[in-house]
Amino acid sequence: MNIKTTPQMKNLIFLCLMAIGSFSYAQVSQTLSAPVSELKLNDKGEIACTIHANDQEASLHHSMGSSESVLTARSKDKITIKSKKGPTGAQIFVDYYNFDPSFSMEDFIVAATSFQSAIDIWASTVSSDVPIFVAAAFQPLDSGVLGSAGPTFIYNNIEGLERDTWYGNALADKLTGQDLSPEAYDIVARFSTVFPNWYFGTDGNTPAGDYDFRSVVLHELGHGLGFFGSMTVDNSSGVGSYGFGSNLPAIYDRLAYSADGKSILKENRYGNNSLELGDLLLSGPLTSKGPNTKKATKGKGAQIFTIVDSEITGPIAGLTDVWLPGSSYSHLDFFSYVGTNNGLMVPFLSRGVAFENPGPIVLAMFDDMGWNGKVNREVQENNGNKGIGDEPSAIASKSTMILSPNPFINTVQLDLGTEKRSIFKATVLDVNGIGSDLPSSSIQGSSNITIDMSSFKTKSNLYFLKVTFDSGETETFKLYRGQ
Ligand SMILES: [Ca+2]
Ligand SMILES: [Zn+2]
Repeated sequence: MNIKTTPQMKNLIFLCLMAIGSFSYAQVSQTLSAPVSELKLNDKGEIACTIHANDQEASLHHSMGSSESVLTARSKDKITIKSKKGPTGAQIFVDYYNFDPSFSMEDFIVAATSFQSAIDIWASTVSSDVPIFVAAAFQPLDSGVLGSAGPTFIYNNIEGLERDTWYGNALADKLTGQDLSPEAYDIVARFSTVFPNWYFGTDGNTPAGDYDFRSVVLHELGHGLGFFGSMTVDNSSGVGSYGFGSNLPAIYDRLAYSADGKSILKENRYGNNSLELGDLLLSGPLTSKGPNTKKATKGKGAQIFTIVDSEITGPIAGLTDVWLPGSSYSHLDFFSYVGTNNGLMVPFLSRGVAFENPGPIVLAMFDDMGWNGKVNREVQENNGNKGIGDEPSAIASKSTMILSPNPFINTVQLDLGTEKRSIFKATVLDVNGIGSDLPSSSIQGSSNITIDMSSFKTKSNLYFLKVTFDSGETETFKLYRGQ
């Protein structure tokens, strides 16, 4: 997984999505050029998932926002408890796009329905008060590529997060209680419309020759919701590193332990950019050992996939005992879990195999990363990594403005809270960046302002309301039009 921090990259992404300026949290966020995990068929006829891509991939990935949306579907409102894991569930909004003129509306709806079924499963198993926004695009991809997905941003050091730790945006939103990137989707997923072996049914009766689409989506959404870490090994030098180019680990990394039970972040044993860390990562499965995961595994911990071990498969050139960028580490161990009900997040999926839920181990790991309940205190007290020096955490200031309702029907209320400002203008954009300034007559009031959006209608149900104040400052809100 590569992360790009250059402003150019950020511009590229947002020019495609829409031209909106001013990010309050720029100092603590990075644009992921692509934790876009990619799906390909491997030699054994399995779908291999790798969480990485190059910059070109990323721009392709994001430029889809500039095409026209032909269908927008909204997920069910607040899904009620299906599992003990989600006391309240989460609201997940999905925009479905069909960018393939030869992919018929009928096929598109079948595929979107299958996708939505995977969304509904996650919506009932994770819990968040902040809605999660997902883009699902169906498009022709190169013959070897079946799809990709991933979070669009990562964040650290915002109140509510473990200090000095990276989080994907959906989880960061949940833990901080706010939409940190209101101008962007939290997860972008795209799937091939030209791959002939998808099974779009949701009954689990996947034919032996086909791949279960819903299971693949479930897996990909798992990465998008935070099942990824930053550990990597350079196969030529053997050096292991973490931090996406920074010195801060991801929350997933903080839960990872060596076979002999030591945090893999222990600076005095391993250290960032060291051969010791590389050796550890290439030595075989690591374990994820948050308290919930320990409970779910009778103390053993979840086995994290690192390498295809030649002691199990015999030596295979280029595959065994080497770091497999993307496949290694951000998956559960293949040999431990393939063929079990915890097999969803292993890196390879065979034909005819279906999953209808993430399985208890993945859900326990999600609990430990903060998806359900509080951020793990045990982790918070882990002093194995202090990040960059001992600087006090940068805490982003929280706007006191509240926009409601969301979803809205025709009008929204903007409560300026303690902010003493007046609105100069309000601009509405859709996901394609098509927009206009609202007439001043549709902005009424002073500290609690009513904004009438009824004059603005496009095919998209997702809007971005950019408010410019007299001071020149801007604030952007993401809004969903209700049915
Ligand atoms: Ca968000
Ligand atoms: Zn994967």
